[in-house]
Amino acid sequence: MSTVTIIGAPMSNFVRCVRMACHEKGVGYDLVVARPHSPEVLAISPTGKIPAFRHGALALFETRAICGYIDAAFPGPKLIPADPTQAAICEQWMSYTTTTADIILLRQYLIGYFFPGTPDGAPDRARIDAAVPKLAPVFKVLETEFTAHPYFGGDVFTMADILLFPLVNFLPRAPESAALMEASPHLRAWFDRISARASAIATAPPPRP
Ligand SMILES: N[C@@H](CCC(=O)N[C@@H](CS)C(=O)NCC(=O)O)C(=O)O
Repeated sequence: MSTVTIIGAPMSNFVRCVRMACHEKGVGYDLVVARPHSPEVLAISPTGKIPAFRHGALALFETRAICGYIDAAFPGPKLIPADPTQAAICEQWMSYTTTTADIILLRQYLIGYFFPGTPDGAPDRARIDAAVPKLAPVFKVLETEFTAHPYFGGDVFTMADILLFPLVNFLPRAPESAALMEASPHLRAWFDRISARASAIATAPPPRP
C-alpha cells in the first residue's frame, strides 16, 4: 500500500533519489508525474523544482530534506548513519553532490545536450564549452574517493550513494563526460555496484531525456 506521494518526472535525477530512498527503506509510494513549475509542484514548492513530496499533512520540497525525512520517519535500514562521524561524512558528500557535482555536471554541462534550447535543437556549444573545463576536477574528486572506498564516504551504502547515483547515470550520454567516465575505473566500478541494487533497477529512467 502506498504511504507517500512523490511528485515529479521519472527522468529527474533528484526524483529518482527520493524513489530510491523509498525502495531502500521499503516505503510504498505513488509517483504523480509532473513537470517542474506545474501546478502540482507549485502547490508544494515555491521554487517549482522537482521533486515535491507529501506524507499525510506534511508537504516537502528539496531532495535532501525529503530523503532525510524518509530515513527518519520509517523503519528499515538507516541510510544516514546514526554514528556522528559517519553521519558527518555522509552529509559532506551529499552536500558536495547537490552544491557542486550536480551544478557542474548536469545544470552547466549535460543540459547543453539534453535541453539545449537552441532553435534547431542542436547542442548548446557555448554552454557546453564553458562547462567542459570544470568537469575533470569533479571526476578527480569522485575517482579519488572511489579508489579509497567502495561506497561514497566509506564501506557501507548510504544516502550519499543515492544522491550521487542518478546523476552519474547520465554521464555516459554525452561525449566529454563519457570519455572522463571511461578514464575513471573506480567510479565506474562504484556505478556498476549501485546499478545492481533493486532500488536502482526499479527506478531506471526512460532511455533518452
Ligand atoms: N535543490 C533542489 C533541486 C531540484 C532540481 O534542480 N530539480 C530539477 C529537476 S532534476 C528541476 O526541477 N529543474 C527545473 C528548474 O530548475 O526550473 C532539490 O534538491 O530538490
